[in-house]
Amino acid sequence: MRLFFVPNTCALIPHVTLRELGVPFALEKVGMPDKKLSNGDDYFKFNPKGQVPALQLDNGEVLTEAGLIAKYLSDSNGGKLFPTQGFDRVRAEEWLNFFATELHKGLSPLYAPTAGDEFKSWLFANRIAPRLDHLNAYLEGREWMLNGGFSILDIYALYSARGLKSRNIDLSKWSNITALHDRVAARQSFKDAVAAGA
Ligand SMILES: N[C@@H](CCC(=O)N[C@@H](CS)C(=O)NCC(=O)O)C(=O)O
Repeated sequence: MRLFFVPNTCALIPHVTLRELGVPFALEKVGMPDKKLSNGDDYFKFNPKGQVPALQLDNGEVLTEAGLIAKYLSDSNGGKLFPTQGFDRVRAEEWLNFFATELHKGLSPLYAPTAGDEFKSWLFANRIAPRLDHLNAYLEGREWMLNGGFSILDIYALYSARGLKSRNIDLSKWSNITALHDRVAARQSFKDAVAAGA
């Protein structure tokens, strides 16, 4: 398997998942902004969307979408990091969708160089902070997102918190989220991913 990644991006989600599962994989860094691989190949050949992450399977198929890749990896490796069936799976998918849409892509305009400070303040107050309130309330009294223990949702939560921290946004009000971030950041899988370039 080959994981296409750019440092400090959502490719961290499948990257940490691969390490948690102990699945052998190779890392392939995608150049930014030219989207070239180290051998000069055009990344668009592998992912026409041009975004990371993408995971090339041993049969040549390429999967994209961070949460989907992580879920596929768990499903195909004993279901250790995501519920495999029933309503537990539906609930976990509900959260996965929340992270992917409301937080991950929802906060991406904060990075846009052409978005003004007024818009960014509005976005944070009206779109992001309420979602953080929701997540923080859900996490009250919980060690991990799911009752069954550590899962890919915790990795997504770490990624979301990291994105905000990297924008120097003070998360101290959402102490359950920062505590979860710190628990995931303390795992060997995360430390190894960061040491490998992230
Ligand atoms: N829906 C995609 C979004 C992926 C995405 O936004 N990737 C970002 C990095 S976090 C990226 O590749 N940005 C560079 C670009 O869009 O050119 C997913 O969930 O994987």
